[in-house]
Amino acid sequence: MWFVAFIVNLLEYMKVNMAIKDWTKEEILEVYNTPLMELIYRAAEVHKQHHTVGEVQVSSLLSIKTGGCPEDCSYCPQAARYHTEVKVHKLMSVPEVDAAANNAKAGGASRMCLGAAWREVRDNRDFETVLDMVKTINSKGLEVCATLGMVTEDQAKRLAEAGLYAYNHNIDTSEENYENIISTRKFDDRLNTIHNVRKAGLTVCSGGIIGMGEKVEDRVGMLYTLSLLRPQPESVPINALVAVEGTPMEDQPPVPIWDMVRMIATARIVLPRTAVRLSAGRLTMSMEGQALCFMAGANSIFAGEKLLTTPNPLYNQDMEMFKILGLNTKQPFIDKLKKEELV
Ligand code: SAM
Ligand code: DTB
Ligand code: SF4
Repeated sequence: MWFVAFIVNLLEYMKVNMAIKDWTKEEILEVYNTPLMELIYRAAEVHKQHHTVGEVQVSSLLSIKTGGCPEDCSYCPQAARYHTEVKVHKLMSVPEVDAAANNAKAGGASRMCLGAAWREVRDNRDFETVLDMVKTINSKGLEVCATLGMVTEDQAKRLAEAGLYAYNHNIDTSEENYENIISTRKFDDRLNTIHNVRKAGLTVCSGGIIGMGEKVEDRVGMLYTLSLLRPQPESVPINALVAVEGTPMEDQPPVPIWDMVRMIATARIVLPRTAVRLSAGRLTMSMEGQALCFMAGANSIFAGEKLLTTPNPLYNQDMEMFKILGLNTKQPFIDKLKKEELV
């Protein structure tokens, strides 16, 4: 029996990974620069081939440890060295997170993502508390995701054993642009954590931000790196920079909606099976703009009035948008169940 399961899994792995094209940067740039309407149609075709049209994953985001971070990510209001209005808050307690998870579930979320303003996870009491948070949320039938900074393979395994479903670790921009945005760690440190997460059997969520003054080539370079990961990440969040006062990015102009649509469509084409998340920045987008993003292949959002520290559309407004656009919330663990059915 185990042998049959092994062969079925192997065939599935080969089917998924060998069918994925190895994109070059030039090819991705060509996709990105396709005339917009043609690009949207093409992305929508790919979307229909690999996903259920109208099904959107809804994640709730909770900052379990806020501010005071030693890193210098120039977009981030939680870096201790910038003078923003974010107040430092020590790690939340398990009962506080439990209550937030109940609210998220009652509100219809299928995934809960826990964020900590840490450079990396340390093997201390706080980590034990996070493991308890993961167990608690998992027992409610919600997918649990965490974004805690760099992790070792052993820490990723302990998170997986506690019931973590996904780990978010963004590469944020292209390899070439990385040192212009963050100096306290290297692009390779990010890739290393992503590999550790994979080795632990967790699903990978990794994406980045547009609107930080990067060139089109950097947007393409970021998608290029993500597209070459094998397996490709299960989720890719595309964030529009939320320019926060006090950060070095405070004066960046808002991202034009057309850039967001282009970025989402290109991500959809080069990452055909991935959940592409229309992530930070939705507060200033019109419903029509977001509709174009869904049309171009976005099939995941963060819902709830707050992202980590900045505002997000109200949950009821999003549900109104879902009604108007004919979108439905994706149930938790669907992808896992589909995989298990194959065995
Ligand atoms: N400290 C951990 C880390 O950096 O991996 C986890 C939390 S960190 C805030 C998670 C991600 O949020 C970052 O990688 C970045 O992509 C995104 N982010 C942070 N500030 C942002 C902003 N102002 N606008 C858009 N995205 C932002
Ligand atoms: C991701 O890609 N975006 C989310 C989540 N992963 C952790 C965070 C967005 C943060 C936006 C700024 C803030 O609210 O602090
Ligand atoms: Fe710290 Fe993460 Fe913010 Fe960077 S993005 S300053 S690592 S909380």
